[in-house]
Amino acid sequence: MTEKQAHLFKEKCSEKNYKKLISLNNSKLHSFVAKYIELCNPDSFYVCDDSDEDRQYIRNKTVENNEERKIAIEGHTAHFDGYNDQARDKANTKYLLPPDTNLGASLNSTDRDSGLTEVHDYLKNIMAGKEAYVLFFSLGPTNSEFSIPCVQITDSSYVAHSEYILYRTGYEQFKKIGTSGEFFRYMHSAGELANGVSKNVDKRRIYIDLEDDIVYSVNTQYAGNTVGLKKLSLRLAISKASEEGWLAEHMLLMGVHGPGGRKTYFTGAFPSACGKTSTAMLPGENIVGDDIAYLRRKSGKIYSANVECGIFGIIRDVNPKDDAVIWETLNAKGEVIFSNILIDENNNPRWLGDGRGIPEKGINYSGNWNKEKKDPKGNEIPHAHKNARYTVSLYALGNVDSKLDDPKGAEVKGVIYGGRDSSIWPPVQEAFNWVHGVITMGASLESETTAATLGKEGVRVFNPMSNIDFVAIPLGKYIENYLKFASGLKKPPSIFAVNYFQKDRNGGYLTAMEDKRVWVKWMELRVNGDVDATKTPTGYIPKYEDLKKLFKDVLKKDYSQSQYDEQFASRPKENLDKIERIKEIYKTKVKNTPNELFSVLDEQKKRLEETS
Ligand code: SPV
Ligand code: MN
Repeated sequence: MTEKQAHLFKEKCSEKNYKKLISLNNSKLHSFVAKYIELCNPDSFYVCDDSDEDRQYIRNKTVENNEERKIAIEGHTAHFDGYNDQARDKANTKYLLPPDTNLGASLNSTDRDSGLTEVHDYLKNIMAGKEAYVLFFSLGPTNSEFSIPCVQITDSSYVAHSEYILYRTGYEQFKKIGTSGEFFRYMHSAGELANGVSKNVDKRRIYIDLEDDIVYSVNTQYAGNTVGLKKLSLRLAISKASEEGWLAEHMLLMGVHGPGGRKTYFTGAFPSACGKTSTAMLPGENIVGDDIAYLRRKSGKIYSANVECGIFGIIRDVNPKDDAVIWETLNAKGEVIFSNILIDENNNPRWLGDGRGIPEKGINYSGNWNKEKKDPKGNEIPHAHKNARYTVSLYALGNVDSKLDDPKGAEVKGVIYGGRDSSIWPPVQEAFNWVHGVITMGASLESETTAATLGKEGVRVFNPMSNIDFVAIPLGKYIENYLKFASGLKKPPSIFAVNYFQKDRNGGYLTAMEDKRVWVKWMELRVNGDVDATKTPTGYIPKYEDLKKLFKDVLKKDYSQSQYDEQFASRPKENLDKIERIKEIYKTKVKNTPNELFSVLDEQKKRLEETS
């Protein structure tokens, strides 16, 4: 540490905090902290180690700073973001690229130098009058090949609190890495606040610097834009994974129970708000993770670990019938942050689709709320946001899997891709092989947009591997990495595509929410060779008899032949149109698409034409 740094630190933090910093013998870390404490100029800063004392310090700060308020059940708090700051801001999330780099038209980027200048300009004195927090966490289990050490600077105790729930603490890990420069860095400020929410959202920026493994996030509070280890680090991790030969994915990881005590692990990629979390926590199965998984190849097998140890889940439509597992946790004592819900007269959180009707009044992001309340444009204000969320530790869930902290991860035997697709894919189908699945299911995924990102909902968009928002390398290279990842394996994981959102002519859903319990059981049986399937031009689909039995066994429901016929009807025209759309994107918008993508899609086209 330089003298100048020591002087700055001593001036801005207590002796105890200073000691925590200097016990980490890492000059890259010290320079990072010094640079941003000096630039952002908080009144003081606090350094968190892995102790319960520091965890409690942050919890207390959230209430003291009015970033969270206590609600009825012990351990529960509510946090509000500004109304136009309650989802990921894709338009202002950009890669900072040197002039000679090009990630292709599908990725949002800006010139590195001017982006850095802009964001550093915004950061200048941004923390004046506030306290900053310096925090250390680990992506993935600690002491594992999967672990990536991370340091976060933020002026938001809500962001710090969320990270404490969502990630493993990493101060001790930083001691172990010594002088190594291999870690991710995040610099966040919520900026000036008005009524507790970020005021200058027009200057909201989320800039990713792949050269330096730093993400800058300013003038925003929404966790998807601010919690460094979540989507900000997924972008850094995708770039790192590509260099090192592994995969960083927007995926759940779960153990599905089969006959005779068997458990089979699946990863599953779904765009935001398309059933990923509810699949991960299906009753009777075991959850390892619901959002971000790393996958590594080792000794001829694929292993995966959850990057997180908590859930930042969508609360809309969580009700006791469809989401028994999480409902129980959200109604029990324990640490939960509810964001962008309404607090009712009894100090309880309320949200859209909670099965309790609309409350008469309460407090939400708009302050005191009642049913008649309108926004300045005269539009009715719903009592809670569609993208309202809960933040909870996975250890609080009744069905958490024993592999959550296993440094080796879990061996993956199945990979699922799912989108919000009203008219093309059947509820479940299996790819012919790894390459077919990667190309026609993963790389061809389309999904209708949701409230998890700012912008219009219900628009069908291209979202390969459900990862388009986070892919930090040219898309063609990303697909190629995937193809290589399992090549030569004796038994690569089976690939499946699911669709929970098929609609009939009148716009009603063809399947019920709980039916996904059957689809996962069928996939488990297929991976283990326990049931036959019918070959179609786009993949293998279940036999009616197997589903009928599973519906009875799992859900105690009758499943009729006519339901099956409608759900699994072949849709050659829709599939052919989709192939043309996908080919066009890979031809015109994507750099270096592997040729295999076009040949596999053309073979599928031929099969479809022959049967239609
Ligand atoms: C998602 O939108 O995919 C999420 C929530 O999991 S966040 O990315 O944090 O906004
Ligand atoms: Mn997600």
